[in-house]
Amino acid sequence: MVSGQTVLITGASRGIGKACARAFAKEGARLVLAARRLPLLQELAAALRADFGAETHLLELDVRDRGSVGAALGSLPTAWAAIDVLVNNAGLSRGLDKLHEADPVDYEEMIDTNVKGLLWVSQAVIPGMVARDRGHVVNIGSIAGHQTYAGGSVYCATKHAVRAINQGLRLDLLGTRVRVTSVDPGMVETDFSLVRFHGDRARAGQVYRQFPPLRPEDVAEAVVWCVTRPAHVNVQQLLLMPTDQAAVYASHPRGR
Ligand code: NDP
Ligand code: 8X3
Repeated sequence: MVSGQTVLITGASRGIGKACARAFAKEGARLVLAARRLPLLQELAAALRADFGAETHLLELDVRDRGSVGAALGSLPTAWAAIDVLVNNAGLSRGLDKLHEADPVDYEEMIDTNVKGLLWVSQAVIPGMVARDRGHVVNIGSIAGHQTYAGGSVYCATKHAVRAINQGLRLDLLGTRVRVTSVDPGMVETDFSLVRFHGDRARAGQVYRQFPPLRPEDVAEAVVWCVTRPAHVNVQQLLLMPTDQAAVYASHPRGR
């Protein structure tokens, strides 16, 4: 049951995070929605209110900025301060270049967002969960946390790190009633490739023409499913792939 619970979703302005916001709102949750693009969050909040009567609290937040994350999450209004569910979703890839040819700025952005950003948010939220002895952390990992591919070494390293953090956190929280889950999708059609290719829409579009990818809603349903298991059940890791993708390198070129 997530009805009436407070769910914080990072990277809620687009893609998987936005779909999670809709899926949790549909279940009656109250939502703290965080991302850098406030106008997109405002648009989403209006839609969630209209469609589901959902209450939202919006945070214009860059998860890379440790100080801002601490300040924003440390000064939530009392009615929003007790986070029941944290969905660590904010993340991105930059470039698909060989390690020795890639722009180090891209490395930094991926590591700062996908690894350090997830840590800053987790550190701000989890102590409250431990103090209340309840809560659920869902980390959005990736098939890239299980395998690597050419040009993806740093992105894959960040998602391997998310998997390690998920496993370590689960051990650290053993003995509390705080649950920890990693939801690790294969290819999902979002702005992910547009961001990876620095706004090259034609190149990004090619990625999703090979076979029917997952939809953000598929991932959101899986997240909600994990969170709504009975309290004694912890889904530690869920690997969710398109039917036509068996591994990063093994897909069936069915077309769309
Ligand atoms: P999108 O580009 O559609 O969405 C990414 C979201 O992350 C946006 O809402 C963006 O918001 C937010 N974000 C990015 N950087 C920051 C930041 N510094 N601070 C706060 N928010 C940030 O991509 P997806 O929905 O696909 O990606 C979501 C997650 O899913 C990522 O962790 C990604 O690695 C993972 N994933 C994606 C897969 C895919 O194939 N698409 C597969 C497996 C995992 P804003 O720009 O407004 O800040
Ligand atoms: C995104 C999936 O395969 O592009 O995490 O790395 S992949």
